[in-house]
Amino acid sequence: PKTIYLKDYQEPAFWVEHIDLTVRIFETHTDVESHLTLKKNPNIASRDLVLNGVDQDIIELALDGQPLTQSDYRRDEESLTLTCDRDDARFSSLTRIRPQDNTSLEGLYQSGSMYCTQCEAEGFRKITFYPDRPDVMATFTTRIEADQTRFPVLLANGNPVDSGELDEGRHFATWNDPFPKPSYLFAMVAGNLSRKDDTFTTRSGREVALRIFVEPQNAHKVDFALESLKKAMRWDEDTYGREYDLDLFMIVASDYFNMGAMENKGLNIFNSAAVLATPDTSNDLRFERIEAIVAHEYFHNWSGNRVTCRDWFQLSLKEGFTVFRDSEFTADMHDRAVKRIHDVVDLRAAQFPEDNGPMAHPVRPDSYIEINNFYTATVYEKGAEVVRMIHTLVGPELFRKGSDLYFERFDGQAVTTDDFVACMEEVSGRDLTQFKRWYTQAGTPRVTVTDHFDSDTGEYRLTFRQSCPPTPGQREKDSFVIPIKMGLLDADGNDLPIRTDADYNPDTQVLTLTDTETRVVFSGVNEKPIPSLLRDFSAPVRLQFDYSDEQLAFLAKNDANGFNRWDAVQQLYLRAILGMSEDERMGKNAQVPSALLDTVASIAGDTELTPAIRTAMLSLPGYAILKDAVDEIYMENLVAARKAVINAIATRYRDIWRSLTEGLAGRGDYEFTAAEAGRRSLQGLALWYWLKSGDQAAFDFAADLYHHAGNQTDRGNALRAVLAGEDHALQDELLEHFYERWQDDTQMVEQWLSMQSSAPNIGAADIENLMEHQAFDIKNPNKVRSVIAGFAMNVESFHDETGQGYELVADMIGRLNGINPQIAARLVTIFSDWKRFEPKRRAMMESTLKTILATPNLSPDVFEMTERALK
Ligand code: HT7
Ligand code: ZN
Repeated sequence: PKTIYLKDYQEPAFWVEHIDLTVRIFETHTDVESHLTLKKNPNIASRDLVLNGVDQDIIELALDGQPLTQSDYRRDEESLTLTCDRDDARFSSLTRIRPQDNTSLEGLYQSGSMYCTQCEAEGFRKITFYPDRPDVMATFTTRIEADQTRFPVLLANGNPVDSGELDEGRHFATWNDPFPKPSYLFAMVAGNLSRKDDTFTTRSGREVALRIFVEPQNAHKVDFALESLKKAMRWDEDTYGREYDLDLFMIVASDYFNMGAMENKGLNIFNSAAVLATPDTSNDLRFERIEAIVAHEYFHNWSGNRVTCRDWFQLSLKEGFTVFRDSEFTADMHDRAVKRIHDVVDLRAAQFPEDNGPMAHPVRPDSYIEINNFYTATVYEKGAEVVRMIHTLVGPELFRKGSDLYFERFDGQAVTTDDFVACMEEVSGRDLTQFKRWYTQAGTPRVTVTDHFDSDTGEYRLTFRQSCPPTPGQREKDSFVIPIKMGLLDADGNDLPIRTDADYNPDTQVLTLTDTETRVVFSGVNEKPIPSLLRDFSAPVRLQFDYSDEQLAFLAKNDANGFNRWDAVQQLYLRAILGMSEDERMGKNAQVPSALLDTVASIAGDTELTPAIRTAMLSLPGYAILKDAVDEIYMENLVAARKAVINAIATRYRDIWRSLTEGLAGRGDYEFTAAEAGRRSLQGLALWYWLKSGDQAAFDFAADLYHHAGNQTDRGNALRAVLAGEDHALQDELLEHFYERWQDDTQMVEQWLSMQSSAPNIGAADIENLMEHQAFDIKNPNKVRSVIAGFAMNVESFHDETGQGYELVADMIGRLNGINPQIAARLVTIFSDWKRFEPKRRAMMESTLKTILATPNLSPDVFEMTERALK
């Protein structure tokens, strides 16, 4: 496979001004006729017209009406190249494709009874011959022809301009999108879909029609997404001054989908799981996720569609910025501190390990084989953190000015992350040259902080040292610009006034580090304070300060910053689990520290804290974070230590968990509000601990809650708690009941599968049984994610000492390689921390990766990920 480098970027020799596309859907095949209006790019001397195209049978090609024969062009697996002597030309093609056999779910494919497309990143080349690269922006006219009974609804980007009947029971619809766009934003849908309508009036008074299309059995599940969409539209006007541009905005739900959703211009296509919701079938987390994804895709209309990426190395330009935007949206809609905590948990669980292993790459990568492999936590989540730091450094007003400038200056263009940063520099007058290392250097910086107090002079000194470990292809790193939001706590837990000559902004409480070592002197300090550092997680770094357990417990109780209170408890858990794990390994008697247990009791009983914050503070770090925190992973010891901490918390505070569970019972109808979701989450966690204490009354309570729950959050909490316990008869009874009741509801069946694959004590054999179940379908990514990815993330089971978990997942990767390489390649990442395990598992995981690499006909997707993992 060929590696593509950022340094080789060149504009194309020809632009496309307009494309006229006709897609004729037949029972056995689909014919695609396309006419491109081409314009020579004067900046490029070459006259090569390069058109990408794969998996298409050519019927006819023509240039300016003249048929082309094979000797007129060069063809390789991915493209066709011909010489075009004219500056203005028209290229035409008629090709044949077979969407019903397209299991890759890229290009045009069949999803249940409908046909739909997914073109990002390079799927358009599976539909027609085209310069399938994001810097080629054209207006599109799309005509779809299909059988009227089977496909009564025909959709494409933009506005409907024509429709009518054809012979033999067929009909057509023509759509025109007036906004020039890259091919990755093309979309079309043909199906028998039901539709729900609404409207949104923009702040300038334009009425926009909103439509959600779903398969008829899901018609009752769209209201929440519609409401979310309207909230997102209003928020983008209020916060960024961005109005929607077309008169129509459509969302379509598809059951077969590789990711969450896709921001195609005017026609977003969603994974059904990311759009369909009712209280009875979706839990609170799902509601929040749907609201965030609907908003994310909508926000792309400006950050991605109107202003797009010059090349795929710039992916974070649209994704990092849009994740930042959707995260702020959720913070504004719900609870800011809780949202920040959830985002940081995700970052630490997914992005930090990525940055700490063979898959590490910069936010703006330098090279790739398969761009689908770069839709990563680094490009998305770390990219969002980078934008957040710019926001922190320049402040909200200048950030808004910078984004206004960016949208105005680059509207209708394909640009780079440098262009984005340049706008922020221009409006703020701040030089962000050094800051841009966040885009080009991989790895998570470490910031080690030490302190010194001089009571004679009243000076308190903090010394910050930053370093960044080597990552693949990057041995040495230059220092980063690191904004550290901070405070100093006195003995009563109050913030001291800060006096310092350092680069500290009193309005934002942000200290900015630029050097490898920075000494900061605070004057007028009468007693040694406790520093509260990296408040709100102001930079994606690993900060280390040598707190005692008592100091962490003090911060957990007193810090004015909600995020740091949570983080102090997390450090206590982490320290306890890692310490006990090490003790176990050394054959020592492991004890749960009393500072931790006392802190847990005080949080559980602290009614000044919202239930949602209490849930976050009472939740232990997961294995992804624990594994990432040690040099060498000893699974048995980590598992034993984590279980011991849970057990101690559960048994010692059994009465607290019981009274919390009972006291937090819901009253009235389900409401998706931050307060209600918080209450349900704390009740769910309390029930889980209560059940872990082994109290029979907890099992009875859970069974009762399961049967009488009026919503899926409570029902799911009850079932998950039961699955975490030891009453196997009750587990079987409830699982059977669940399937019987909900087998016709796809979203519920997906939850049924994933609750089992992520339950404790599930083994590889159970997973094999689950894959034999009629509910499983290897061609459906949601089912694969529910069963296989769920199991692979179920650390206790996946890393079972026999290695059967590894074999099972490797076998699935081999099978998926030929069906859906994108999904197969994602599964490979599960093995990427193999080198950090103790020798036995390390050897098993390495040999599993080698087996995968030896798979015949390995796709470039899986090849790239496996090769990188093995390095
Ligand atoms: N921009 C989209 C990314 C994407 C994708 C979506 C669905 C299926 C395959 C895909 N490949 C890339 C989604 C987003 O970030 O908004
Ligand atoms: Zn996105």
